[in-house]
Amino acid sequence: MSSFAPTSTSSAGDRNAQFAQYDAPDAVYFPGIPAIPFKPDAGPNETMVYKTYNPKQIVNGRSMEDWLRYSICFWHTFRGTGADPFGFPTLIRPWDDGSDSLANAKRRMRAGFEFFSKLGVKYWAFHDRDIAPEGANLSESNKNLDVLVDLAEELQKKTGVKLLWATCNLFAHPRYMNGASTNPDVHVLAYGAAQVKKGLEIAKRLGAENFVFWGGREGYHSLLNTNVRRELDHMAAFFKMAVAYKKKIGFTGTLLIEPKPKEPTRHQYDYDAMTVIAFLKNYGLDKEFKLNIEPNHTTLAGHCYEHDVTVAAAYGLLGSIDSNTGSPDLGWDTDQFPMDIKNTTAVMKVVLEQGGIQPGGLNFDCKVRRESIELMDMFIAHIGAMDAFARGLLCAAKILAEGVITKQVAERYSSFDSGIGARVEKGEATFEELEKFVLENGEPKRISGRQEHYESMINYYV
Ligand code: XUL
Ligand code: CO
Repeated sequence: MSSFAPTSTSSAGDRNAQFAQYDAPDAVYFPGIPAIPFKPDAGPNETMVYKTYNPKQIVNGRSMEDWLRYSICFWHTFRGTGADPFGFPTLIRPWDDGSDSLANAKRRMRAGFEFFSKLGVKYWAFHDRDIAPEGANLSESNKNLDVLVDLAEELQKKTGVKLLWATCNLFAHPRYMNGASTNPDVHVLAYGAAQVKKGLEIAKRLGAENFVFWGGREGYHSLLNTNVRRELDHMAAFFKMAVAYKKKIGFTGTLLIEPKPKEPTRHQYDYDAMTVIAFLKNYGLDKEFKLNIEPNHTTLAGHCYEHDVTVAAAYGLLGSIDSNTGSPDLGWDTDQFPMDIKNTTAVMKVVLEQGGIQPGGLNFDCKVRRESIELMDMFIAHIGAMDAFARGLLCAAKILAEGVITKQVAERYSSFDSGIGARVEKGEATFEELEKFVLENGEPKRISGRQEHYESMINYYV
């Protein structure tokens, strides 16, 4: 989110005129790019059309649009500059003067809604500081937010685009360098609380269907200066205050925690799905929160792509998905667009099995590579990922409709369906009874796990 000066050889006057043209409410930010059509017979070179995503097509009794609930993230797509620790910004957008002005924030937002509409995506998501600049103090920051929330409300109404979720950025400002809710200084925790208070208010105003907490700095770099138990107790206290305020103001969206194992801190407390579930149960918060799973975070935790989606769903806590992917060979959070059909099939199988992801969605927490510098690349990236998930949906629907894999997995556990197995599942069996069973039945027969058989079956569908 660093600011930058556009690389241009033109004079200051030319530049002002360049940006001024985008201030008009009817300005066009992506000229020459039409609403993206559905063209199922398109060839390989046609990457500006949907080949599979056909929003109204019915799959398993529900429209594709409804199963997939796509959302565009504002931070990467409209605040990302392509800067990395080794290089300057590469993604210079013609409407963005790189300043922290309200006028620039408005231009970015108008460009955003044109982009969502041309893609035909019905949801967006943002951090408070993505949409409005931080002011000199809390009141000023809140005033800036109000200006941009007014515009967001107007543009949501005009385009029909809705807010999947809002979140607060409690990690970029230097005050949060030692954490927000887990900061050893209560003054910083208080600042975070004040920010989330406002965040919940604007989420309510904009009709957000969820509210996300990603603990960007909630973790540690060294245990030598850290009291882990106190920090986790503080984090739980913070969440309890958020629940109380949500109820007080009548915000009905789902609260979501987004697990991540590391980066920016060496160890993040919300390590993975199972860690967050244990945290929620430990502090009695599991009825108030669900999880927002980001597969790039899952693979950073050393799991396979669909692991956290599967684990969260297994406990009825899969609330939403930040549908991106990483490069496990690199080992950091690359936030790439998901293009692998096997991965999207695995995720959509879980979503179908749990009867949908609503009120969550598939939010593209993804950024184009810093080398993908054209405006068209923003579209191509999202279209490719939307088609990849649409194909995943169709593959998963076929897998479930045919039921071959489901039936074989069920058979694998059939010894628990009756007799001693059913007694174990019901919690009725005892060690003495199980010993007696073994003495009577002897050595268990060895049964193949048949992993390769399952892998071959998936290849049949994908
Ligand atoms: C960071 C990340 C965030 C959250 C929202 O890795 O995924 O963008 O999704 O704060
Ligand atoms: Co995310």
